[in-house]
Formats: sequence, structure tokens, C-alpha cells
Amino acid sequence: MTPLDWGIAAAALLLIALVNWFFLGPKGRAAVATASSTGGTVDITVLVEGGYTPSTIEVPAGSRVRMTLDRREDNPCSEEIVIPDFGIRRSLPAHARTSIEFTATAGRHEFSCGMGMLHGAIIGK
Ligand SMILES: [Cu+2]
Repeated sequence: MTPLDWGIAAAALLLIALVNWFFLGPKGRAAVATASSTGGTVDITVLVEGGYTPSTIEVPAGSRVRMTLDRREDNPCSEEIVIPDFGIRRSLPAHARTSIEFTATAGRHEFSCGMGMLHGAIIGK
């Protein structure tokens, strides 16, 4: 390979590293919130606005969870939340807080909007 080839290869590797960092780096880690339990029930608040923040929530496996959805928009996309593993489908009034409760079993439990466009997950650890 010529020096130019090496330069192109190095640039390509750097680009791949940057793309991975962008998609898997700080943003992915920051989205994981670890909830802690006080008095038996784990309280978590999730902001609903163009998505779920945080979108990934770690809770102790087997804990009772009170998840409060703070919906700050009236976009019809987010008017329902569905957590199939826990048999939950609940409508979320716009600009209001709605609490749902469930027992978080071990493993990854996906949740989404009613249309399956916005995604998040509860992870029982
Ligand atoms: Cu939707």
C-alpha cells in the first residue's frame, strides 16, 4: 500500500470509531438510570416528550415499581404507553403526570408508545 492508501485506511478507521462513539457512547450510557428503592417501592419519573427520558431504567429485580410518566406534549404519538411484559396499556393525558405500578421481574422489559414508535426498557437486575 502507498502512503496515501494508509492515510485513507486510517481516516476510515477514525470515522468508524467516531460513528460508534456517537451511537453507542455517552448518549447510550446517559440514558440508563438506576432507580433505588426506599421502603419497598421504587419510584421513577420518566419525561415523555418526543421520546422517553430516561429511556432505559434499571431497577432491582422483583421490586415493586411506581413509574410516573410526566407527559409534556400533546403529540398523539405518545398518548399511550404499552409494557407488554406486565400487561400494561395506559393512556397518558397531555401535560399531566400519570403513575403506573408493576412488579419488575428480572430481565429486559421493553415499553413503547401505542404505535410502537417510541421505545424504552425496564431492566430488572
Ligand atoms: Cu407513537
